[in-house]
Amino acid sequence: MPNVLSTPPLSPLRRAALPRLTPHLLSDTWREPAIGIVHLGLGSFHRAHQALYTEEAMLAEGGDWGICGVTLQGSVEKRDALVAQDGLYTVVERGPAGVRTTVARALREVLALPHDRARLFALLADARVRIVSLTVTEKGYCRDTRTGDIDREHAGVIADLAHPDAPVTVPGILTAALRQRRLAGIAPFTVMSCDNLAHNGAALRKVVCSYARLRDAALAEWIEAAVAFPSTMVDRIVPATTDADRVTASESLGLHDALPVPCEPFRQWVIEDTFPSGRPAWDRTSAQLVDDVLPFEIAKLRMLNGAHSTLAYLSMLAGFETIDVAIGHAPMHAFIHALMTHEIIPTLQANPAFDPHAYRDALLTRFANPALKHRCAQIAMDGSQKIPPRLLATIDARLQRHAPITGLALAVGAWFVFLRGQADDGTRYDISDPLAARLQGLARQVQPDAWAPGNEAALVDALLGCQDVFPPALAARADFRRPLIDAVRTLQAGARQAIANVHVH
Ligand code: CS2
Repeated sequence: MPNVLSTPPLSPLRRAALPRLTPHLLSDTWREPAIGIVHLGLGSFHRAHQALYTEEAMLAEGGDWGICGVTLQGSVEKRDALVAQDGLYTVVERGPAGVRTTVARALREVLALPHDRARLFALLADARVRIVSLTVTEKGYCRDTRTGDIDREHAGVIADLAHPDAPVTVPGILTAALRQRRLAGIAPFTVMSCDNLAHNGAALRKVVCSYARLRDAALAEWIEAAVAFPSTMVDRIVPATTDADRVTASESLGLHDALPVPCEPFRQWVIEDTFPSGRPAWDRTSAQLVDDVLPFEIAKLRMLNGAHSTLAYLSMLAGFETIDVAIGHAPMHAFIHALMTHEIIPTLQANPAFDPHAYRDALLTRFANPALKHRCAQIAMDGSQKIPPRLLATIDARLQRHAPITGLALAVGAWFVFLRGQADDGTRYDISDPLAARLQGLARQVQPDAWAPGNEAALVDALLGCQDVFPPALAARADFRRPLIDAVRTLQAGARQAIANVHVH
């Protein structure tokens, strides 16, 4: 890999260089906006998705909708690197037809918690900030998944209740900020979830209100009545940044970019249009502003994310490193195609404006994008948070109509076997999941080895006991347990064989 800092050294990407970057800009008419949006969870996804739509909206209609991005994990390095580039970075779109590089400009300020808490709360109390948006991943919601209320045993929640003015969790931050605005008589900001959860706006409202209720019942009532929590469906495949992306961005710009974001060309954003304090002109971009996001969210979660997680766990066992390699394996392609066609699509609401078979075909093509190199290990993270909305909801819908779940059970079974921490060829890998220790503890109670042949039923029963993942009513169903045991048993012969032999109809 050539070192982009080798001779001659490239100067860093800075706002002063923008006039020279015209070929990489969405438009050269640009007025630097004041901050109107605070975004919590400054990962790559936000930078390749909402930040671009927001820039396009400002190009179309103006408005002070500059973004202040906040990293919640105390990543001072990332903050400092972005600040050193004046908030600029390259979006590196990688498609089968080639690469396109765009320098994104909407990010105006970057903060890292807990270090910049005072500045964050000053902004959140400023009436010019009218939207707080979030990409904090499923676990950032601190929900008790059984009820959807705040998880009172969560270490961060316990800390926030003890020190409500120095919050570390998302519900704690939003509640403290909304309380400030209420006391100061400033209209609340709109809170917009952009995470992969069904009913993400309603889910966020519920968890924030239940947290606020623990602090102050009147405040909780006010939040419930006065704050809008629109739902959104976000979609763009954004892998982790690699050195190859840094080389591509820096060579294309002729300037050094330490933090480019790679992504696929495709993107979609469906937004529930409930913004009482105003919003950028996202309707002047390709984003869709609608009354009801739910059908879009469900289709995307079950089809795209459900297939992604299925591909990820089977591939971790089978030894396929990236999604394009996995879907390029003919039996895997046939299995995912059948899973979507026969088990997932029939659970989606019929809608004349949506062709699920065309959607399926488009997804299979997107997965096959050879330029993205989307690592299965990245998607395999946080299974305990992802499995319920992506796979269990579909399973539930199937079982209610007594329909078979062979393929879906193979997906969940692959996750169970994945928790062994070892691929079929013996290669070890790490498991990154907030419930990893709990799940492995449950499995370890199966003697002598939960993953040994013959222990399939015991392993399934042990893991189904994790109520944070499996609602007890679902876990108790024989028509769920039996196919799961069968799936784990077939996986004993290796994932590749299980995929080749599975019959989904
Ligand atoms: C992926 C998603 O990492 C994952 O779990 O399934 O990030 C997926 O790439 C996006 O939701 C696509 O919009």
